[in-house]
Order: sequence, then C-alpha cells, then structure tokens
Amino acid sequence: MTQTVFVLNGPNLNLLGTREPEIYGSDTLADIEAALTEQAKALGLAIDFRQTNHEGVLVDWLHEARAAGAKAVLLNAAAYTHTSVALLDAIKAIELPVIEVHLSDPLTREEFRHISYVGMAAVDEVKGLGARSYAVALDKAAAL
Ligand code: CA2
Repeated sequence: MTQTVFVLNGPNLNLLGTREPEIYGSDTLADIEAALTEQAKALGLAIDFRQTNHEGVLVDWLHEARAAGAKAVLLNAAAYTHTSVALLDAIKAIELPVIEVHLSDPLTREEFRHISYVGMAAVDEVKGLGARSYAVALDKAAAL
C-alpha cells in the first residue's frame, strides 16, 4: 500500500508568493504542493498537504497523521515553530518522524527566530533553500 507523508504548514504560509519574495521566494504554496505531489509519485509515496493559521489545528493534524499511519510528517510550523510547547508535546506524543522545514534560515534572522520548539523533537531539519527545502525534506522522509 502507498505510504503517505503529511506536509503541514502553519500561519501566514497561505500568503506565500504574494509578499516578501526576497525572504520566502516567489512560489506559492499551491506551486509547492503541485511539485511535491509529482515528486512523491516518483518516490512511490503520497502526500497529504495542508495549511492552517491555527495552532490547535496543527496539533490535531499531528494526531491525525499518527492515526492514519503516516510514514512521516514534514512540518513548517512558521511562527509557531518559535513559540509552541503544544507542538513540541504533540511531536513527542505521536512517535512519528517529523522533519522540520523552513523556506528561510531562521538562524540568520532575528534572534526571536533562533529558538525552535519543533526542532527539540524533530528527527531532522531542512531550511534556507526556499521551496526546495520541501523537496529535500521529502527525499529525506522517503529514505526513513
Ligand atoms: O522560513 C520559514 O519557512 C518560516 O517558517 C516562515 C515563517 C517564519 O515565522 C519562520 O520564522 C520561518 C513565516 C511565514 C509567513 O509567510 C509569509 C509568506 C508571504 C508573505 C508573508 C508571510
């Protein structure tokens, strides 16, 4: 049976491609989803790609990934990366491999972006490559 990788995106990423292209690139989230869908097919995988602006919804989706028997989760929690103990607890609780993804490299930006609660429980991270961060992360998930 085809294994599924959940790709979960947090707040404001629905605006991708409309503003701040110098930081986040000019691809929209729909562009990233389309490219990942093709890449997943080539890898013999399926993706379940989602975006929400709500912290608790991300927590619910992490639980759902476990219940669905997902192979892994790619998580760009956006600003919640830097604030959310709830996400840290959820990642620990689901006992699935979670790969942290960022378009930019938060470590080269403001100091408040240097802490990552997601990173405290993620098995790996890919950041700073723009839309390609997702592609590299999916290759890593496929290799798990
Ligand atoms: O680089 C990333 O992927 C981030 O997760 C993006 C977050 C930021 O808070 C993290 O520190 C790093 C911000 C996402 C906001 O997305 C926008 C996209 C277009 C225009 C405005 C915001």
